[in-house]
Amino acid sequence: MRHILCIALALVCAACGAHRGDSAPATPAAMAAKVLADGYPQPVELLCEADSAIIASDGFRISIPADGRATVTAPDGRGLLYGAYALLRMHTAGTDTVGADVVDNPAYALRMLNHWDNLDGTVERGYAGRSIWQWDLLPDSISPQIAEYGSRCAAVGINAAVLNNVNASPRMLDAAHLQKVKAVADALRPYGMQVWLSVNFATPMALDSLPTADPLSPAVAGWWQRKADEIYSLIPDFGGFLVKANSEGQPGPCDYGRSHARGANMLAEALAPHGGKVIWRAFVYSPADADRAKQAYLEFQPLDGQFAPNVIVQVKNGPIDFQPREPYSPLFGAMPSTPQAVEFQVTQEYLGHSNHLAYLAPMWTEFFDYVDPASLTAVAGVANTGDSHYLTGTPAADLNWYAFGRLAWNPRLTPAAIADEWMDAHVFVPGKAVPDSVRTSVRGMLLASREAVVDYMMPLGLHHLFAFGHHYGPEPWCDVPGARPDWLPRYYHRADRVGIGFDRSSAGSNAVAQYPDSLRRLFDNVDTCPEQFLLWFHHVPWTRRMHSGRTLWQELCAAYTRGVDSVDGFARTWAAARPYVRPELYDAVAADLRTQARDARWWRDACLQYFAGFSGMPLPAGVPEPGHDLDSLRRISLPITNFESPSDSLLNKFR
Ligand code: GCW
Repeated sequence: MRHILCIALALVCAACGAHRGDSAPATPAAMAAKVLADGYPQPVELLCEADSAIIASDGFRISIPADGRATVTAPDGRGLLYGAYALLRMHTAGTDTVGADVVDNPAYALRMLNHWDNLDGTVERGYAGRSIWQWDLLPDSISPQIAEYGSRCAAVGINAAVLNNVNASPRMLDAAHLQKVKAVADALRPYGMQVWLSVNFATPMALDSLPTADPLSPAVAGWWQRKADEIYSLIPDFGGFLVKANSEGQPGPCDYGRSHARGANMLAEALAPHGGKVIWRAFVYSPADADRAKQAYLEFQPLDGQFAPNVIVQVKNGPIDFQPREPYSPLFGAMPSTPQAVEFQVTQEYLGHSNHLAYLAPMWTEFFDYVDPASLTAVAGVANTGDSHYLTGTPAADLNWYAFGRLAWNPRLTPAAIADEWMDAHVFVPGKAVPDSVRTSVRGMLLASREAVVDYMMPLGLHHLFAFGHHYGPEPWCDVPGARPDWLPRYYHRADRVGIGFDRSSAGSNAVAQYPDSLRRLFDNVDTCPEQFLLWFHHVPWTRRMHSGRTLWQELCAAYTRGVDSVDGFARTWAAARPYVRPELYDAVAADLRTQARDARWWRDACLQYFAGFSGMPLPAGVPEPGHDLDSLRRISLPITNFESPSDSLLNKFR
């Protein structure tokens, strides 16, 4: 049966939940009607009906027949909502013309943000203020930012949010907090969003004094079943649990000699009657193996086939931890009988927090160049939101939220196409003609920005040269007495008189063996290993000739210098674009670029001077003399927590 939902809010139909009225829309279909009424210049027909081309849930069709009246068709309200936003995008791009007939099905049913929000309002690795959930106000009062958040997620097709940190407080599941979660779920439902929670595996012990959290204990399993029943009685469309277990001090099934699969399956059984799922993270690195990059594979690959059908194993894109560049994690493709999700990090923990311009779509599409999107079940991104202005602290960080959502919908979109959409909608002054040269140079700046960060922080496969704790500035020399070796930069760069880099070849840790044969051979051979991963996989002599003809030392110096030069170039590009850019956005990005230029020099001077102590070689011609000597750089210690990005004044005071 065909249900005409709305023509410019004129008709009413219950089938997909549309309604007319002045109150806030209560369903995705009603939201679709409102989005179009507010943002589209013509009446639009919303049709709730099956269409054989709409093969995935949330998919939609947009057609504009000869009479010029656009129709959005979808089998359900969420599809209408995503179709409504797609029509707005087409309008901005000028492609909503007669004859248009677009069918768009999402690649994944689950496109989720993972919030690392704590109950005290802080956000782990969050650089955009405090938690937007405003836990203290809930459940009686809902921050208006939640609606803003919901609409920005819906605009790019994000349909699920894990509300709290994977380092989860057991209190998340107490009765009072579940009321707060219900309030957020109710507020996000009209935006098509499903709410999930991170859970602490030992919650039954902490909340109800059970003597154990052993997944094989019937009392423990019963506790989780009752908790799942309680949650679903409040939130019937609750998504499920995200779990960080036996990682960085979190409790888990291994505490009782049980496998990750046993732990995940016990929770999965509790959720299954309600249609819920468990997402179990593979971010583990016990000190058992000499190479942290091998850990997740060693622990999880043998468990392939042992997880319940409603468990998804979520793997970070790279084998270590969201570095500016990592090869993909070899766990992808190595568990063919287990649904897998990729975890990207939208928040810039390791890419200059919200101070640096770093458009991350090129990093994520680089991952998809290696990992077939079709092999994944879901895509997750660690959110970069908070209660600050723009919800992301800085407008440029909004681009990464936007790009994440668009790629989770369609991983084959190009970073350039996504940047264009975002620039048209958010960067340029509406209605003003923008010269092609300006558009091209701003796009070019965005596309080059992540590579610039790689260059001035960790080129050629270097990784984890960060300061201990806050991961903002450089500390390749960092030494913390008693710290785990794999928390210290020297473990990763291994610089010595001979060379630099981590030997993960077959002659070293043999991490290369975890990759499929063709890649194993490519990475294993120092002559064929892509130079962007060279020092990830090999310990390379300072004097080795690179493809450019330079020695490794010269190449390293050239990369750090190029990174600084790129940021200086961004500032020039941005200044030239000023007449066409929205003023508030202009000022914010210009300020970020000034900070970034100083930080890039800090990285270059610190790393090159420190590594020169090993190479014993002078800086090649063309590399500027450092602005600060190594001793003074070594003394820099930023007093920031895991919850904040350093302000300009703080940076200027301490460096
Ligand atoms: O990236 C690292 C972060 C931790 C984080 C952890 C994880 C939530 O430094 O802050 O903890 O990974 O992903 O679990």
